[in-house]
Amino acid sequence: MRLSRFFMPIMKESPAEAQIVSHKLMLRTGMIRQSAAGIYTWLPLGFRVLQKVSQIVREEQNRAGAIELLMPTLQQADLWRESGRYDDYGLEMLRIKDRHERDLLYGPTNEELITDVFRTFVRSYKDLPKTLYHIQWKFRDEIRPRFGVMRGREFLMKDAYSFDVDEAGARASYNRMFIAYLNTFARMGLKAVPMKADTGPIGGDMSHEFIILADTGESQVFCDSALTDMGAPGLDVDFDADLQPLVDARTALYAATEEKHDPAAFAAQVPPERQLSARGIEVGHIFYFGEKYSAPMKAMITGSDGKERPAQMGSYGVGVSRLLGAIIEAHHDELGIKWPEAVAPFDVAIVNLRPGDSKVDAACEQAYAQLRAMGRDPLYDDTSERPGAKFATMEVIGIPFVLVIGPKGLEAGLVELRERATGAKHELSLEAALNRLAPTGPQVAA
Ligand code: 5CA
Repeated sequence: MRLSRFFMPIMKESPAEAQIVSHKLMLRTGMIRQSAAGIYTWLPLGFRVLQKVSQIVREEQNRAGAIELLMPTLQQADLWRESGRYDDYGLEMLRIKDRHERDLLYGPTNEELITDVFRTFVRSYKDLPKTLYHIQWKFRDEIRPRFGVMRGREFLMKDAYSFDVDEAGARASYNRMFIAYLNTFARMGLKAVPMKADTGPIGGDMSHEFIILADTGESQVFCDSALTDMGAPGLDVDFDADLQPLVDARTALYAATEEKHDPAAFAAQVPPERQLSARGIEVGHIFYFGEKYSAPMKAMITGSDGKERPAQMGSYGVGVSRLLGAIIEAHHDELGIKWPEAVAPFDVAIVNLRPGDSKVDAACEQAYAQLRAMGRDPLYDDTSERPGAKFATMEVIGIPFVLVIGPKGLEAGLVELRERATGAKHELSLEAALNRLAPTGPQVAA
């Protein structure tokens, strides 16, 4: 992308209405614009990150064997009457009437809709297990939308739903999502700690929240600090194998959200120096709720014994839009955002220090073409801003690598490669700089 043709409305001042750094930086860098309370337009820069985050979520869902589909945002109230949640859900549900006076709602989650799809097409144990997911907008009429995309009213969620014949199968499905989540967050440069959690309006008796520790988090959490040093399982995990040992290794140590916290157990199980009490951001939440929806909605499966029983279900959410806020909270400094490479809106920038100088222009064009050919996603600053302003822009929007090309350097055969994460600057030939920028595959090193 050439900056002269892009749409990136950066603000000079930090917006006063934002209380936390991620919200400030998202507004300031022109990633989002509030359209109504808790409802945002995703401007091009923000939309690019949203797509990259979505794609990582998608790839890790697919790797774990989940299958993508797309359900609508608007749902019929009748389905929710079948499960009993139409009345239970309360004021957070946005209720709508169509021209025929039929009750609709903007989906806050999709258990009912997916159960309806499932019961229409699947009857036999031979078709199971199945985990279906989509990445779709949700609406919850939150009483206090705040902190930008962290607690929106309209927000993007990945929600997956598993269907199994029995509890053992359902647990295996739960474990696959558990492991996939750790890899998903690690690929984005986040360390997520799974914690025992309350199930709220989704229901069920087994549930984990995936928490990113951050002072600005909305939840109070308690855990053994050893959990924060545990790496992700890795992208070579065999999802057909028994994942219980990997899950057990991560659930053996104490970790609970405030609602599930047991101070006596915490004191007894965790050595004092490892007792971590902190704030956290919930980026994912998984549930096993068995027959809660399949029984009332009659999503029945015929087992190998010929008997019919309700499918065993679980659901698995990732706060895709919230993740952008969480990543910024974890990766920023006084100059702005420091995007991890995998989710950066552009993974490398080219700064032309002297537009109009034919040698500099030619070198920049060459770098731009080569970076694109090697699979990079470069932003080329071809504008006539002064160099200081150009650097400040690349810093605040958090581009991981900046290739600086100017007349003086070129005379000596050199360009400068800046790394946003470390602040390091390297002088080297254009060819060597481009070699260094050869892309690597997906990585989970957190
Ligand atoms: N049906 C289940 C799982 S698919 C469900 O809805 N779970 S949830 O309520 O926990 O939401 C899943 C994830 O969406 C949460 O972990 C959180 O990361 C994100 N989320 C929930 N509410 C909001 C909100 N108001 N703004 C932004 N993200 C949210």
